[in-house]
Amino acid sequence: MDFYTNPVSPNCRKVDAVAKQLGIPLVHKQVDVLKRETQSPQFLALNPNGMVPVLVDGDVVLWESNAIQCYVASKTDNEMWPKTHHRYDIMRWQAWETAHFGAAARTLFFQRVLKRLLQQGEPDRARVEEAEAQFKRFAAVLDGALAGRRFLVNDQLTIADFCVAAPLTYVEQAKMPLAGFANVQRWRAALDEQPGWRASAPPPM
Ligand SMILES: N[C@@H](CCC(=O)N[C@@H](CS)C(=O)NCC(=O)O)C(=O)O
Repeated sequence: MDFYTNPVSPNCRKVDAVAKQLGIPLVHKQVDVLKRETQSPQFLALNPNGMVPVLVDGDVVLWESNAIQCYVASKTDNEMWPKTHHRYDIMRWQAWETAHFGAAARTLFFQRVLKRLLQQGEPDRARVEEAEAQFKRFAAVLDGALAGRRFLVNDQLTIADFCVAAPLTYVEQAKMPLAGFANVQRWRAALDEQPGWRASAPPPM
C-alpha cells in the first residue's frame, strides 16, 4: 500500500502509528506540504482537497486520516479495530476529534507554530483565546472519559487512542493548556510506551 504522507503531520501520524503498531507494511511516499507538492496535478488527482494523508491500495484511493486508519487496521484481525459494538465507540471518538478537540488543537498549532514557519506573521490573539477556551472545554471531556481507565474504548488500546492523541503531538510547541488534566497526561505517557506510537513520532521541531 502506498502511503502519501509527511512526517510532521499529526493526521498522517494517526495512520502511521496504527500500521506500525500492527506490523502492517506501508510504502511511504513523502509529500512536501510546505513546497506545495499537495497542489500538483498528480497529487490533486489522488486527493482533490490537496492534503495528506492519502492511501493507495490497488484500485482503492482513500483520503481522510480517520477512514484510512480503519482501512489499514482492517488488514488483520486485531483488537485495535474490533469487530464488535466497540467499533462505533471508536468512530464516535474519531468524529469528536475531528470536529472538536483536534480542531482546537490544530488552531493553536497553526497560530503558534506553523504561522511562524510559513512567515505568515504573529498569532491572532482572538483566535488563540477562542481556541484555548475550546481546547480546555473538550480536554475536560477527555479527562473525564479517561478517569479510572487506561484507554478510551473498552479499556483496550484502539485506533481511537492514536486518533485523539495525534493533535497533541505538538502540545509543548503550541503551548496547549493541558495542565490540570491529569488523566490525559497519564494516558499520553502510557501511549508513549506503545511501540507504534513511539516509532511514528515526528522529528524534533
Ligand atoms: N481531515 C483531513 C485533514 C488533512 C490535513 O489537514 N492535512 C494537512 C497536513 S496535517 C495538509 O495536508 N495540509 C495541506 C494544505 O492544507 O494545503 C484528514 O484528517 O486527513
